[in-house]
Amino acid sequence: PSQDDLKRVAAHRAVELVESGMVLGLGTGSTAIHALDRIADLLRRGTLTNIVGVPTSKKTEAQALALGIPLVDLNSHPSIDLSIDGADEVDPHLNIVKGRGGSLLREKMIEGASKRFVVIVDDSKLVPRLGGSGLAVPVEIIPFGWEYTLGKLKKLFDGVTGFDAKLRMSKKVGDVEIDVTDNLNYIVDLYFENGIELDLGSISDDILRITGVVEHGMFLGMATEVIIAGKDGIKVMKK
Ligand code: DER
Repeated sequence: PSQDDLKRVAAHRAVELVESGMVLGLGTGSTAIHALDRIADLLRRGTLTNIVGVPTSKKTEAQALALGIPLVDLNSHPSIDLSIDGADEVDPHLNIVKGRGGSLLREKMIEGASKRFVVIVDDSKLVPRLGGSGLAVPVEIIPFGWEYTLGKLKKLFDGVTGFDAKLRMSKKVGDVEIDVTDNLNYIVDLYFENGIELDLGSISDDILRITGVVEHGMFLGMATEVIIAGKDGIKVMKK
């Protein structure tokens, strides 16, 4: 099966947990796309009824609108029954990294307001420790004083070998410019060559203590279960 097939398998398994009448947190990314497609399909067939979704990004809002999934927001629906979303990394303790798609802030708010948060991944996302995939741990920061904030983040990890922190840029037509999130903020990507070998909780506190930082992409102890699709089938990790 292709990686996208695996993502679809994990997504469809998660959607089996959706019951009519639920308020759903709708995730963002190439795996969550399959969950939205499946939910819309079951709504069309009448298998599911009376579902409303809270989208975790403008991208997901657009997909849900196109699919005809009724949408509400966090203000009118502060308690969410079930959120389904992908992840960039999953460690053995169900800690995850999210946000490589830039949606971490709204995802963390919505998934933090959910009674149940089911993560859907193909097995390529499994890591022995967070930051281990050599890819980024994103941090959302306000644009004001971004270089100052970047410096504070770098200082936090002074002396950690192989550490780097970079402002996320995106290539619009022609020139490269600073990437801007749905919340009009910037993202700094943290890179740890050998993964984060320090205590995740204290790293989280240290990052959030920097005034210009809004939130980071380590979702510690938030997932209630992780559905992992591999070529040998599906595994479910529960908290
Ligand atoms: O950017 C995000 O937070 C996405 O949800 C990411 O964590 C997973 O995206 P993927 O399913 O496309 O890998």
